[in-house]
Amino acid sequence: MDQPRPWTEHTDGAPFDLPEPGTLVGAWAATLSGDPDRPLLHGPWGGVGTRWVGRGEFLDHTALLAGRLVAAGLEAGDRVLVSGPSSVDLAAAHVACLRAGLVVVPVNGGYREAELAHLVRDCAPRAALVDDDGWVDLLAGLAPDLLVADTKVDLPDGSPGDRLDRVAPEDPALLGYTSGTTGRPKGAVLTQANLLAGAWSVVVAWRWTSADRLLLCLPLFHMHGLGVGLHGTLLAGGSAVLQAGFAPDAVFDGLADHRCSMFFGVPTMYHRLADHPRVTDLGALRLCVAGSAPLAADLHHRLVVKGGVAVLERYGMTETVMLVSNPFDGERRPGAVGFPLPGVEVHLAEGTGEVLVRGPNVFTGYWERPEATAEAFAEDGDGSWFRTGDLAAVDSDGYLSLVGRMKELIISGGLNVYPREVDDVLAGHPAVAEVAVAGVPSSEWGEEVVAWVVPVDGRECPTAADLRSYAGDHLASYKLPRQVVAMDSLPRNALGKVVRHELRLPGS
Ligand code: MCA
Ligand code: AMP
Repeated sequence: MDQPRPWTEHTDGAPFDLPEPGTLVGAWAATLSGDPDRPLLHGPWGGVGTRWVGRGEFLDHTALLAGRLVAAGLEAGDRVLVSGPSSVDLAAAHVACLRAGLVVVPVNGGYREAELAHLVRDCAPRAALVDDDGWVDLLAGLAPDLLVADTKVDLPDGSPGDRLDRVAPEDPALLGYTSGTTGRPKGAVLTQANLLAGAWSVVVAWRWTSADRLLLCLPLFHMHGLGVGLHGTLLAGGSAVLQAGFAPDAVFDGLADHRCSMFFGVPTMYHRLADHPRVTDLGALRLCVAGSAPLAADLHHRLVVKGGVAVLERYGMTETVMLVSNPFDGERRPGAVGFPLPGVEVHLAEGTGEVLVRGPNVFTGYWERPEATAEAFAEDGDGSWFRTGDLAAVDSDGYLSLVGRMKELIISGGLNVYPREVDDVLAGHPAVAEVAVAGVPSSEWGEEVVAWVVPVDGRECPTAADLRSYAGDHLASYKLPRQVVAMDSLPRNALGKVVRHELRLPGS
């Protein structure tokens, strides 16, 4: 697509060159090896409290953990589940796996047994480094041979030998579970080079430097917190304050106490921060970034007026890390996501306007899913492009706006909910004859999960509380419906498929 690219101006005309060597871990080692006492990450550390960990200490510690993982018999390419509330230990466990050539599988600690069992079956991990309550027993039940430890990796010491930071750019580094445009969660395989390109593009575009300090309260089990927040910090050689969970007072305290320069969040976080008496503190930061879901134009305006901050909105995906961003300099246009990031090519499909992308950031395929991988890429014009399932338009100034989705997806508070996964669980409720869920607009959550239910003859329609309590054992709680609409029948097309976009709240 012939869109202007503001980034070359941002980098004084320099071409988009990835740092050498072309691996994330190699680039980190190069950046972080100087100035060992410089603060790197702040957060819970070693089970003994919360403090700053310096570059040298972090590099030494992650090398030690990598040695333990190698000594435990883990081989390059083995998958390791990594999960827990944000802490320096969690970040170190993640980095140690990558340095040892292992493939990290980040997992949401809110998952229930069935959701976890699907991942375990699908990617056959060799080990799990987890801090979530009850998960040691849960995992032992699911996979008795799995090596399970907490993120402090309390295993016998060993040497990483020649495994440390020796991966190749094309080696798999991360399996990011996502449903893609259809189906059950599958693992998007991202290589070292993909992750490097994904983080580097925003370091360049957002002028992220070693002087920056990020307040990072996004979870470290999604690309936003992990692939942008953590990876970008380590690549820029900056520093980050890690907070487990989002609490507005803690955010403002953290920004002030640690003199942070940046904040990244999902729109639901900004919605809550906009009403906080200290919202003007955001205006004092060098950069606030929003993404993972649309930032409503009126929320953008509210933050300008009340907080003095023009939030920079960008667009990304698990399969591609970051794709498109509003400019750092120049207008951050409300309702638009901006321009393709350095190294990323974007093209809108003829007829549909689906966003097609390619570049060094784009994943290699879904783990052991050749068919889904083939479907995810389209030949269009001059080669193979990844199909995002998002629909977009470009305005006369070249700004890209997302205008819809082809894929069945609800995004609630920045978390993805796949309607069919929820349908399948709710259908088991004894009073439910038929059910379909869809998203409805919500000022707080962006979209909210609603269930349209045809009750079994002679039974009362279950309430939202009934369905939440029934499904709560099977699904993480952000997937549960917040409202229920009783129906005589569901809208279906000629093939009998539920037409979700015809599901409406009463009166709307
Ligand atoms: C929590 N709850 C939710 C959500 N989060 N319900 C719907 N949608 C949600 N997102 C429910 C809980 O299950 C709980 O229900 C109740 O709300 C309160 O829970 P609590 O933990 O206190 O909620 P919170 O701390 O206020 O969490 C809201 C949040 C969080 C901070 C917005 O959801 C969050 O961190 N979202 C960001 C996730 C993220 O990083 N997404 C990026 C993925 P009950 O009371 O019944 O238990 S996308 C991505 O990575 C791509 C690449 C991209 O572009 O970035
Ligand atoms: P995930 O599958 O979790 O990686 O989520 C990726 C999806 O989030 C994208 O395909 C978009 O639908 C959505 N998304 C990410 N950023 C934005 C944004 N700024 N505006 C609208 N949707 C977004």
